[in-house]
Amino acid sequence: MSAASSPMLLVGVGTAGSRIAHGVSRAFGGDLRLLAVDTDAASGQDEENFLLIGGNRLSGRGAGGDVVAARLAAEDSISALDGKLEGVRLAVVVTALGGGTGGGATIEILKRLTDLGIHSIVFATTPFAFEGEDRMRSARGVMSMVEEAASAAFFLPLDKLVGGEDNMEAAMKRAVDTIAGGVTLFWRLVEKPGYIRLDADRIRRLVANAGRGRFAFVTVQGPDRASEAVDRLVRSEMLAIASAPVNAILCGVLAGEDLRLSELGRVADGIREAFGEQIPFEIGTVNDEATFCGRLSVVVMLFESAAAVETPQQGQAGARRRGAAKSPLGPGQGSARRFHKTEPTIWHGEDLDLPTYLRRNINLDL
Ligand SMILES: Nc1nc2c(ncn2[C@@H]2O[C@H](COP(=O)(O)OP(=O)(O)O)[C@@H](O)[C@H]2O)c(=O)[nH]1
Ligand SMILES: [Mg+2]
Repeated sequence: MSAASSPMLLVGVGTAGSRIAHGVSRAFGGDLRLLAVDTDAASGQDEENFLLIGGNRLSGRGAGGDVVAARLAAEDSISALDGKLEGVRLAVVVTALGGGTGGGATIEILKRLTDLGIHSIVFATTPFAFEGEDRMRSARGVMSMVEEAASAAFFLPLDKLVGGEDNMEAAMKRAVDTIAGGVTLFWRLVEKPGYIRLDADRIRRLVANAGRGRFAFVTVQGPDRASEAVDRLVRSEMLAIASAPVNAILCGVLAGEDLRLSELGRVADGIREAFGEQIPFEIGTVNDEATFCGRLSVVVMLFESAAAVETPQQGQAGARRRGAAKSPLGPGQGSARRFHKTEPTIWHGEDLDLPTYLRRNINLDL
């Protein structure tokens, strides 16, 4: 299938988000349907795969850290976005919170995707501590909105993702490469399945109402690579960032022709043992000798919402009814309660931890 007609679209939002998306495209090395969306004209590497938003408002010079300006810019340009979404059924959105565009425009884009019945998986970085409290506050201010607007959201703290000592430029570059590597593994898992298939439809059903999740991946070599992969994942800080218990697990095992059944078993058993043996577990493989040749990569996604486990019939409606249906806490309370252990996110006088439909008293047809 050519990239242009793929039902899966990679969307990079903001300057860093666009950079990450291009990194994924390079790492994937093949046809990958991509769209970079930014308020800054400098992010446009090629016209066909770029959408400049808020041109009238911001003159292509970026949002200057203003989340609200970026949201308005995205709203202005929503019909241009529609033009880029033909045939798309699953969007993977990469973005970096802490600036203006990544934080603001992402929310509007996600809402539009949902309105069109397109499921969305978001990978959003949160800033390094060295970037300062303002950027961290800006990121925290939008996280719950991003979570609410997406089908599934993975927040990746840059400090935990790439660790400390680098200078800023090196750290940023490493972060781009690392995230691009992880998203590429996920992309391969869906687009190039091996013995065990995890195709876009199954993924879509799994993420339909998944809410917040945790994401980690490792690549290892050597005779004990399966055990080592499990060990490293179980100890991974990225999988330790919990906001709620795990309710479903998705695991991808990517390797060359030398992938043994016993290795698959070791990975599956190890991950289930560590994160929950009683909860739904999906595994998929990719067998690609040219790419992996001797290496073994394992991707783990832990979903924290009970709604992550959807039946096929529920999948279609899921994109439009997120947050409302199938809450373990009863209708209308799921998202609000998810944050009960955290400080409330008050932004412009609104408690953003409450879903929009509760804040605005909108009645849902439950
Ligand atoms: N991974 C990565 N993150 C970056 C890079 N540049 C900036 N960031 C992060 O992205 C956040 C948003 O910055 P930026 O993309 O410039 O803002 P935006 O264009 O307004 O969305 C920053 O707070 C950083 O945490 C980069 O080159 N790589
Ligand atoms: Mg920018």
